[in-house]
Amino acid sequence: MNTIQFRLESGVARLTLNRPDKLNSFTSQMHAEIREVLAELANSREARVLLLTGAGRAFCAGQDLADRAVAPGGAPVDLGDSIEKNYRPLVLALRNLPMPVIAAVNGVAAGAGANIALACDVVIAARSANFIQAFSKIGLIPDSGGTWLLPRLVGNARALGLALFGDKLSAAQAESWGLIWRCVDDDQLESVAGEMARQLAAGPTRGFARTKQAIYGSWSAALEQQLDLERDFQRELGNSDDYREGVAAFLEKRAPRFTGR
Ligand code: T3D
Repeated sequence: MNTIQFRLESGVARLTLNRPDKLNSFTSQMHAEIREVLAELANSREARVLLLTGAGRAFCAGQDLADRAVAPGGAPVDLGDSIEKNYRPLVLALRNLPMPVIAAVNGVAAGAGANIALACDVVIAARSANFIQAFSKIGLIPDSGGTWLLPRLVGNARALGLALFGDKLSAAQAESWGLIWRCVDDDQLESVAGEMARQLAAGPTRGFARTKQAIYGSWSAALEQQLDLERDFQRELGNSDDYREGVAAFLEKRAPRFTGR
């Protein structure tokens, strides 16, 4: 892997975007390497949480604007192809991963970098980090799910303000708007994110996978459908090892030892 670092330890998969000189912006190669890792994780029996972060001072500055095939005359080649091949599968892979995904936003998250972070299940950011819907500065629309995520997370007024002006949104403001889960002091990010990851990795992974599926699915479901889904997932989870262990641990007044099965 040349553009990312990956390690898996005690159930915690850690993927670090690793092009710090270019603020970890996405190249085709980086997309390919991430795709490979996420495909392996989707079938992993060992990984129980994914922690996504960036090397150096940035989380990710979105698409590397220099990593572009340029057609004769200087026009960029079809951006729709880039979205279809790279960003769409990335957002869906993160959403569909059967384990919690934490984004530890260590610095600026701009363009697709911001929306990839926001597509993660839990977003924690360093106080000095900021989120920028940089697309309007180059004549594009928020992609990587931005036009779908932003209004749902913060409402139309804030979504449009962020998208049209493309200004920096501080991590503290993002937390107060409910765009992200937590903003922490810079020197706490590593330890808080690590502790969250360890806690989730020791949790009931199957239940977590169904929880994210149910919550994301609820945005396009009627209450009756959602109640049906909850019934079906609860029926399935009621047969899991983790449910048996959770109940036994409660009755025996001890901490549960979940296996994720
Ligand atoms: O194209 C498609 O495939 C469609 C999909 C598009 C998705 C998108 O993400 S579009 C949006 C792309 N991203 C941007 O427009 C953000 C561009 N970057 C910035 O606006 C600024 O760099 C930041 C606000 C993020 C940070 O500013 P600052 O002042 O802290 O850093 P800097 O000096 O601008 O950047 C440091 C280096 O990173 C610099 O390289 P150099 O001069 O030291 O060699 C800069 O060019 C490089 N860099 C930063 N962002 C990108 C980048 N290089 C290529 N692409 C970038 N996106």
